[in-house]
Amino acid sequence: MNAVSPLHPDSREAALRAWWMPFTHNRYFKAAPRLIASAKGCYYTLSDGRRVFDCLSGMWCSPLGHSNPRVVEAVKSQLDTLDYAPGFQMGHEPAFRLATRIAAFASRADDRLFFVNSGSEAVDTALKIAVGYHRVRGDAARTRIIGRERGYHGVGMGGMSVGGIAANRKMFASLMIPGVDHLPHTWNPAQMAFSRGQPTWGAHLADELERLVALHDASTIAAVIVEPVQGSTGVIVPPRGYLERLREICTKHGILLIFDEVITGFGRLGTPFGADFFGVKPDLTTFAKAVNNATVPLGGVIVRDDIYQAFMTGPAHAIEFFHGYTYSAHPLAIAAAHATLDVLVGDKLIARAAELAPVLEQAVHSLRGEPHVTDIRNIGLAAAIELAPIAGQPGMRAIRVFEKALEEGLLVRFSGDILAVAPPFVSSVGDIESMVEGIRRALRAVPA
Ligand code: PXG
Repeated sequence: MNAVSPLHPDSREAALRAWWMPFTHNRYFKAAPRLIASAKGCYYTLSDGRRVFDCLSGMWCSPLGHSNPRVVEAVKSQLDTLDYAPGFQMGHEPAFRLATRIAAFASRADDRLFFVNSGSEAVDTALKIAVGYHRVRGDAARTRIIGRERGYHGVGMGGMSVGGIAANRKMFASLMIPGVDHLPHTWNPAQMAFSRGQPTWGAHLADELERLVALHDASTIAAVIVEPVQGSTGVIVPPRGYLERLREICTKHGILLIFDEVITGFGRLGTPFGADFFGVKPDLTTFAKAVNNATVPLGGVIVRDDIYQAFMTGPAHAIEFFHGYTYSAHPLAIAAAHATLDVLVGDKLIARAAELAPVLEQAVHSLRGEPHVTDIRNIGLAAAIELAPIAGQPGMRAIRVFEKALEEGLLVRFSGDILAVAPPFVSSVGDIESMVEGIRRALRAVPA
């Protein structure tokens, strides 16, 4: 152990001082740090030696479990061949092959792929493509973007602006991009508490888009961006017919529909994308996370071919889209994605996620009636358990359950007073059932 150890109370403060941790209660954490030392399959090993089940597949990003040997091997061997390649004015073959492969995987073989390094970058890229598309077609007044309350689209200026989480927005009001409006979210406990899968109430909430079109005029609106299932704010499942209705209204008014599939992409709902699950086709799709099991940062945007084509004007030697990142299509990330797709497809893991979905649904809904539980929602291999807050201390109930769950050997995710689980696709039925039993014990262990 180092002289300065985060685990030793005498030196903890110095050891933990420098890293300002993301989306973390830094002071609370640094008083009682939780450190991960290693991971294999569905389990993390903490630095005190405890093994914990990875209930959220990392942060929704590791469906294969950790350190899948084929992914590890692919990245190692890529490192020996080509560690980095510039992506501007140069290319490397595996990136082209991956673009073709992902388009086919999304059943959109004609579409184009733009590679980035995170969900946030994917969202900001998609917004630029949407606004740029209308401009290159001579429809330059179409600049507005419509997001949704409780939407999470990352932390870039664009994603934050179209997102609908007050805590992420209030400190940065001056940095919001102009011309954004929001649809209402669709969660209504009086109408849909304890729904299994898609609630039957709420399709009419999509008609709010007509109201925003009437308010701003369609000629000013570039795009609507929604997560097919709102992940970060607690698995808010779209009511039946809702996404279909959004699609109809967008098509009617020439508005692009962007699905942010950073969480739902690559199998989480038991289909390749959320679009496949719901049978609704967006114009642009963002992805990240599970595309390469989060082994190396990678994200991207799937773009309808005619949107790409609209940019292909002007002299052929001129850059058509002034956008990109130093690490776009990083060779290590691309290699990890090829191997991830090999495993997802070869081992039929998306079908496996679909098979496990009813197991998770059955198990998680058995928590109805347990202490603190006010709602349970699920879709695909994802679920959320909403808890009654402790009066005057929002978020504290979930922290308490999180801590008890950790004692039970479970790493669950909490956000506000909502617990979320989305286990790896390689989980066994027993893993899922014991995860839920552990959560039950944790709920019971937290005082009223
Ligand atoms: N869009 C969506 C739909 C997301 O869920 C992002 C964009 C941003 O991705 P990056 O890669 O920039 O973080 C996300 C990220 C959670 C959790 O626990 C969710 C996310 C990230 C971290 C934690 O729900 N979603």
